[in-house]
Amino acid sequence: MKARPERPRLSIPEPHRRGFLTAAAGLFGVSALGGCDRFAASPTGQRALKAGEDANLFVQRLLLTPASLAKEFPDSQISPWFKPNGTIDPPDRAYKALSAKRFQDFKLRVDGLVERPQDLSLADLRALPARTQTTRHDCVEGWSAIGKWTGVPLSEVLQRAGLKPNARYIVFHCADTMEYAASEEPDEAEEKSAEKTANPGMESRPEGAENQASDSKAAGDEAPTDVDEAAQGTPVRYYESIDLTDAFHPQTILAYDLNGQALPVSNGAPLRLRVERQLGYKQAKYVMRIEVTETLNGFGEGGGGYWEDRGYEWYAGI
Ligand SMILES: Nc1nc2c(c(=O)[nH]1)N[C@H]1C(S)=C(S)[C@@H](COP(=O)(O)O)O[C@H]1N2
Ligand SMILES: [Mo]
Repeated sequence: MKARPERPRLSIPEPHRRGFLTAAAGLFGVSALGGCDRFAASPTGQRALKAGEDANLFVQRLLLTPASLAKEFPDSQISPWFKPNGTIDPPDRAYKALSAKRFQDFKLRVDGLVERPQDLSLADLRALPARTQTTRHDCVEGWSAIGKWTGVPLSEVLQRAGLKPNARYIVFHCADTMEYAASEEPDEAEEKSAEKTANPGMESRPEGAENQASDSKAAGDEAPTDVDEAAQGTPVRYYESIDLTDAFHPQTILAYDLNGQALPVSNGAPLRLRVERQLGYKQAKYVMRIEVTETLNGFGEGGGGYWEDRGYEWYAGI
């Protein structure tokens, strides 16, 4: 992991940039005086308050100081090879069926605590406003790569769906099975996962999953059901979560392109999260569904992500 990113090169449209720099400057001045009420009463605060259509935006602007943007790099620094890591070819039948048709049938499901659940095809997502950012990815294992990501800001998608007032977290459900939980004996399943020494820098694949992949290919394109659950237990798929502050951060995008090309399967096709101030394992690949929720309880082991459930930090800031 590298040191905290230095002063970022902003590539946000100018009006936005000025907007939140003003608000940030206001906040900075205030912290010396102490108190948000003073901020609200100041001319800068008044402007920031009026500029915000709702309380959320006001909170966002308070939190978005320039230092909280991840550094963006010139194209000349793009890594020639963006090392794929973790799952690089999901073994799941449903995913293979989508990938065989080059994701033409893919629909991103957006649901949970939203006013208007969405099912968005890649064409729908590409028709929404896009953002391109060249950033450095830091895996907890100690390797980094710089890539240029293009995608739709998560805020655009969430605004279309409309958050309900009790929304707190965004959960990303991924296509890839990481392991199989024994359905009968929860104790046994725990023992098994305790034996594992995998970490978020490793390509973790349960024994037999590779065979599984070729089996399902040989079996042809049947109904896209889960891989053989009866034989192997319940699939435990990768998932991740972030809070609303990160969800509405301007650099938080659902990326469909890497370095100007459609995202390769190994890097998370057709859609992966980029949440640039966090470690590699937060960058969920193969995102199929986005669920808005009030609590992280009830997802996996309740830790907020596959690796978090195995002891890794939830926030994972760089
Ligand atoms: N669905 C899914 N997302 C994932 C992983 C994974 O195994 N499955 N691995 C994580 C880890 S540990 C890293 S470092 C990055 C790797 O992204 P890359 O393959 O594009 O390098 O994806 C993250 N997101
Ligand atoms: Mo990682």
